[in-house]
Amino acid sequence: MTSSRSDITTSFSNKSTSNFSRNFVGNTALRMLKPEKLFRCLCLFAAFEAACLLDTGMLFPRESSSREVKELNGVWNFRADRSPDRNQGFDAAWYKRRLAETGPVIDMPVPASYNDITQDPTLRDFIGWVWYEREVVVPSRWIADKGTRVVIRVGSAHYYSVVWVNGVRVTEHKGGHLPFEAEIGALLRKDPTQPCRITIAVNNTLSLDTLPPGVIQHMTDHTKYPEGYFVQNIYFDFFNYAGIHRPVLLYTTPTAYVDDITVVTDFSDNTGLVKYKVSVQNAASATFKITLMDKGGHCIASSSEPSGVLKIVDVNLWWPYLMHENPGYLYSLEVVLLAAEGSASNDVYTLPVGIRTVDVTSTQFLINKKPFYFHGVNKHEDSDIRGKGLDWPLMVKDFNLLKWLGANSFRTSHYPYAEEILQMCDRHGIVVIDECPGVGIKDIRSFGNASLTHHLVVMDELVRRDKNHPSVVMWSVANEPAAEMPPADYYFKTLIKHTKELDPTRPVTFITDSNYARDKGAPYVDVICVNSYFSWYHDPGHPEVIPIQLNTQFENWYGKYQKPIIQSEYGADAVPGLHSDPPVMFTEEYQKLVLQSYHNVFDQKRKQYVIGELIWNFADFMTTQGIMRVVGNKKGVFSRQRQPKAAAFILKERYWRLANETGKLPAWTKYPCSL
Ligand code: GCB
Repeated sequence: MTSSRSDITTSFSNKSTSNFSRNFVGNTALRMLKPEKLFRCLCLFAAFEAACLLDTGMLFPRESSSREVKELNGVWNFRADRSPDRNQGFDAAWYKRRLAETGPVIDMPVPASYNDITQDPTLRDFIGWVWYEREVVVPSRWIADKGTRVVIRVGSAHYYSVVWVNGVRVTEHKGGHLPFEAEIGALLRKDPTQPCRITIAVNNTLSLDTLPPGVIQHMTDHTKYPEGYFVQNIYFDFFNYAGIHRPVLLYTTPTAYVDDITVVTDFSDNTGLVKYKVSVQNAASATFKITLMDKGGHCIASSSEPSGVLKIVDVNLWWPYLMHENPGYLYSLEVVLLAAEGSASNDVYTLPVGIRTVDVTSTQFLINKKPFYFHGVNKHEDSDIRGKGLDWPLMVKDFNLLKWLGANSFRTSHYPYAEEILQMCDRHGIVVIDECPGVGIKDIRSFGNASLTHHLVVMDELVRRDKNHPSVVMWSVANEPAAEMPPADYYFKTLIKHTKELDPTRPVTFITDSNYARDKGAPYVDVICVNSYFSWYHDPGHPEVIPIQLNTQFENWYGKYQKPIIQSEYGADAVPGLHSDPPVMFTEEYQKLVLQSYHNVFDQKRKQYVIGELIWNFADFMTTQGIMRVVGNKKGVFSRQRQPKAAAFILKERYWRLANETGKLPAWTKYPCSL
């Protein structure tokens, strides 16, 4: 099938006008634009207004002349509540005293999943509340200075968390993978002689309305199971790692502070536009100094307004890796909230800003108005010992492997990854499809109101956290839900509409493995993302069916929707070191063959409407035990220890070739490079 490439473009910065946009007509940056460009910009700003629906911000904690950060990484005290109802910790108020005074404690690293830290199988598979605790020395000037806000922030904890400081409950949060925080300055000042004792209880129990969903099953047949026996059933294919997965830290701001910043960018010819909006707290009459700096630290635009448009002459756009000789260019937007007369200090926050646009046509994905082909991977936050805990060496190693592979993109399958990872993507030009934890929505009860309400909140939190990352080009609201069930229609219509209202500047999708004719969510997405495992879960051992089945898959989806398609998963398990020729399943040769057979079809279809291919998976990862898994999922092209299988070399050759064809290769063109 062929199709025209000049069809309707959906600009994700182009929706409607509003009072907000009209306020900016007087702006110098706008006055200098040609009428048609001006219209695009006005629309862009109107869309931007909708992106600010949330009340408070969740800026990544950064040090500045007005802000300090104290990381609480290291060894915490830990106890799993093994009481039958897992409620002893609350009944006996473990948070009121030192944890060691209420029972035995063990050492537990933070950040890390607790599951693989000890030799105890019951902790590995523990379900219920676990308790973390540590005492912190807070700098005395933080306490002495009443003009300092002290905030505790948890990067993520899985799944439900309650936080106490010196026995006082300061916050709770539902959901893993996303940050939460609380102001604790006033509490600490109540008794400055006390050390700051932080207690965090975390519960990994999943239910039908959590994301991801799960079900606790109680086994009551005492001829088969001991008294009180229960298991956690899940509908997703990764180990339900739990604990405090990302850094816990204290940070300060002045009382009047920069609470949130939203940027939306555009460009016209060689002029870049940064539309920004700053919101503040506790500042009755705020005055600002806003400065945009280039990489060299030179001021290139400035303003004194809380919102506006900054114009950049001879703009350096943010380009993906392998699409430009200078990918991942970031400006710095320094926001200074000037102290009111008589008040103590300014607040300073500096946000990295990449200037780029994203558009989708019926056959293409455009970044900076040029076709972008996703040649990338799906990942997991997963490794030996740490489970899902953030780990810098692993993170940097993974980026080196991505670049070695020639991958220009990944999907955050199947939950939001650490902000530190997205910051790396921004800097290195790795394009991201940002997925929420909507994985395993298989039971019809998980389409109910409670589930949908929570899912909408999770999207609020995700967009609030990640809206300013240039690397994030699309939101994924779910992975492989039961999209053929009748309630899926209303569910996805509502969810996708809400996400677009939160952020009209990016396309929205979800990842499907449903039948193209019966999928009830597909009508609402901007890009069709399909997973398929021909010759693995279907026709196992028969890779010869791949060309015909994959071709049919693409023709069916495109024929029905005329939307661009990403092959969002494909692959085969290979146990590293297992060989056979002719290839049989689970060998490195079979994995290679499956990949190559898929690639042949991609090469035909990418000339038409296929806009990307993301291998399942970057690396082997841990799963629940089961007859389908050999110590985890082995579809990685790298082992869990990040050593390449034969498939990695196939992919490397292909991705570098694709980069040559679809992008502009930098002069170095060879890995390793200095980026
Ligand atoms: C899928 C899922 C992914 C699994 C993969 C597999 O479709 O989206 O979570 O791990 O298949 O290997 O079965």
